[in-house]
Amino acid sequence: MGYVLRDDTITAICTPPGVSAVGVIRVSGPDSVDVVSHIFRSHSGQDISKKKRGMYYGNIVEKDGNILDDVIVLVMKSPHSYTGEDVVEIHAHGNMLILRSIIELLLERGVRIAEPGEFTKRAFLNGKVDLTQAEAVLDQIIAKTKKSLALSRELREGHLSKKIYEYSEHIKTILAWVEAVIDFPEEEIPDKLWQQSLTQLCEILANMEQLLATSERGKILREGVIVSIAGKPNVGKSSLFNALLQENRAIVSPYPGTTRDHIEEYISLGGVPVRLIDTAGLREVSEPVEKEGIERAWKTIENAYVILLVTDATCINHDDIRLYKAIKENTSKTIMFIVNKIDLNENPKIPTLISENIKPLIFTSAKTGLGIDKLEKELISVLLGDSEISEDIMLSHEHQKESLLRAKKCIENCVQQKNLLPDLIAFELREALHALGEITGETATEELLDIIFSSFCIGK
Ligand SMILES: Nc1nc2c(ncn2[C@@H]2O[C@H](COP(=O)(O)OP(=O)(O)OP(=O)(O)O)[C@@H](O)[C@H]2O)c(=O)[nH]1
Ligand SMILES: [Mg+2]
Repeated sequence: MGYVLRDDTITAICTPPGVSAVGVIRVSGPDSVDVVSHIFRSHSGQDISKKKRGMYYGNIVEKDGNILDDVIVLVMKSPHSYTGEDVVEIHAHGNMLILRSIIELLLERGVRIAEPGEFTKRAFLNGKVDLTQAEAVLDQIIAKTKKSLALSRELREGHLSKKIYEYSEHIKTILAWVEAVIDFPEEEIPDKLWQQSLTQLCEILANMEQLLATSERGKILREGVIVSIAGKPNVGKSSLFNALLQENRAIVSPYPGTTRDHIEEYISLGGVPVRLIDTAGLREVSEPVEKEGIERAWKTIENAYVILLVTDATCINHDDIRLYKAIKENTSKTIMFIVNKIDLNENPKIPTLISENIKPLIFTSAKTGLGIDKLEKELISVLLGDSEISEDIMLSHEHQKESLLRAKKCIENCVQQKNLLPDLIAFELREALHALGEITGETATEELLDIIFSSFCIGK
């Protein structure tokens, strides 16, 4: 790794802003214990620098002797801490005024405010975790469904990196003897040995394929998707939104043009975090507020992963088809055609054009709940495919997929080598190892690390 580990002492408030029972400040670095010992007075008179780890009750005291708060201080000395450095946590009352004042005292003693993700970056640079595990920390914080949480746990426990290390070990073994052949040029690559390696490389390739096949699902489970509800006014979009949410969140009324600004809520569908958005009814208007709402509706359609195009079973017509086509022109995403208010018209006259060409076509009554479970099932199958999720290890980050694709390409180049040129084979194997190292972090560039850790929140 070519990056520099900064050895100054950093601090940040780890708990969210606002009022809470407890607020936590973390300090990490060589001076952390010393600095905190100057602003903390233990009730029992204990010196916090004595033991490797400890928990102390006492006060944070300002220079003039003024008591700022009563706190619990946790000391975790290197290497047995989150970052691998000396870490002190100050558990104070969750008042931002108190927490900021404690931070001020720390800054006065030369401590620096941590950058986003800097604690976890230090944990990575100190070898406490590899890159997949460091990234899993962020995934764990942002996970919105139990399934995305389980996915982040798998990463956190190092299951993905274990697999990547397995690939690397096999490749290193093959590379070792290819390099031996290069060192003794009079020797040719022994056919039997090459056949064995070929078999191994093909197995790795098949395994990589399987792992790559999980990347779309992994990404969806980690990041979630936007599902936008669109359609003409009064067709029942807000009613459908409420039915999927199982809550009367959006205003429903018999007057067209009820929803102006879009409304959104998170739901879990098959474990996928879905940002469900109810939008303004799409029609030609001149009234400025509704017009703005309609423009916003088109924007959410553009950003959506799936669009639920809602129509009214009692008056479905070619305007709905025109809308369908207009949406299709705007996006390549899946459009689910919903025929709503089916309780009012069990056999709606659907233009043949719809029934033949438009899939999936789903019948619902947002009012009675009819067909809502079918809609949910269809949505889950659009998001995750029809097969059960059996994989316990998934690729969930785009850069992991890119690196694995590059590694796979190199192995393919080796396998397809007709002339068995040892130099070329060694080159490809080294490149594959380099690409795999980007996933675990061994060969990740400073630039990639900056991108990854800057997406963290401050204090983590
Ligand atoms: N019978 C019946 N009525 C429904 C159904 N869905 C919605 N409605 C009624 O249709 C009217 C319009 O419903 P909304 O959910 O407000 O429709 P919308 O598409 O959000 O309308 P805008 O926000 O104005 O674009 C209301 O009176 C609802 O009670 C349904 O499935 N069956
Ligand atoms: Mg509405």
